[in-house]
Amino acid sequence: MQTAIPCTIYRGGTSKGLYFRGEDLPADIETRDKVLLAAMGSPDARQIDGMGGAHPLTSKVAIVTPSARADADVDYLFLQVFPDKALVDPNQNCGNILAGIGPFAIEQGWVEAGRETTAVRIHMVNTSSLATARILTPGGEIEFAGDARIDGVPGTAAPIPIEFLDVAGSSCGALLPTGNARDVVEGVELTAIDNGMPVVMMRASDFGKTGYESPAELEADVDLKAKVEKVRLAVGPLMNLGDVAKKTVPKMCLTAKAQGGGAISTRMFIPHRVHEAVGVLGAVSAATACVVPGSVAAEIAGITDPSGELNLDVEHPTGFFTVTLEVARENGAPKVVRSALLRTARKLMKGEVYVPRRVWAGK
Ligand code: NQM
Repeated sequence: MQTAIPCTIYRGGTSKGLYFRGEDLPADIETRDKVLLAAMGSPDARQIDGMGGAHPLTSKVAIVTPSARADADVDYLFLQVFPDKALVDPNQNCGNILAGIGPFAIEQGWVEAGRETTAVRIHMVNTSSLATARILTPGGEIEFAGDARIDGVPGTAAPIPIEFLDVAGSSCGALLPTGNARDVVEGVELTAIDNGMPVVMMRASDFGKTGYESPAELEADVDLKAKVEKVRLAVGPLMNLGDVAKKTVPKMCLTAKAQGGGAISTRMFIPHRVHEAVGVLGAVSAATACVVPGSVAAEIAGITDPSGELNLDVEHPTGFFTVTLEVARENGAPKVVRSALLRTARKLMKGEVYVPRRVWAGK
């Protein structure tokens, strides 16, 4: 006997996940997490007995409910389901899965579609912050097809511009959680930053790397991975994240000079696999680091006096990710007051996902 749970699968940006209505899942968190592990087929590196794609980027869950807040239409809770461990982590947000939230909310009838576009105001529960996504809805219907191209996804799709206003320090309490633009941790000079995602910017050369290696090459280097993880475990508590051994933050970013005319080149450990591209809020944090005077990233990017609206291309293994930053001045120092970017999403499947009755008997 199995329990059937309504579920929609979207590609959101360069990730893919299961999208649920909150009302369709158990309210009890322990049972909910068991249900999600069963739905994904975790723990199992291949996730063969579930919907997960055997990689963190395809083992993601969104739980969406209408919002009680005046400034939001829906609440979006993101959960990272570990493929190979019985762990469901609520400690990070995900800006790629965020790209599917607008279409999902409109489909549920929670947001009325406009005749051309529909703005969906999303409260991101993990970080208590807000995003606005604009969905193309010609004639009141969601349009998934279009000309927008994002690196890391083949072909083109309808553009989904997303804007963030209040993400600085949303996980760590401050943009620069250690209070410094630069620290030395485990002998490595780094910049710890949180503009929507806790990220640690480090020089690839300090790890004996060029910073232009492929994810597979970096993942094959066992010593490198151990060194990066050692720094992560030490810097996590300094970023107000506590013990990060079982958390997917902070993300560890090896950086180098841009090769293709962008601001900086990145290889992002998320944290135990290397991203094939770069996370959305991960890219916002990386771009923001480039405009923080004295940071490791600003030194590499060579940005000295940022102000106004800047389009920064964050280079990654499969192309680049453009982040628009609006930089104001606060007491003479640059301050990012708004960030914006482009994603696409596509509905892939709508139906029911089945979990064994012994995991949950249903409502
Ligand atoms: O940083 C991967 C992804 C992400 C997260 C990760 C993301 C973000 O690409 O906002 O999108 O860093 O775990 O989906």
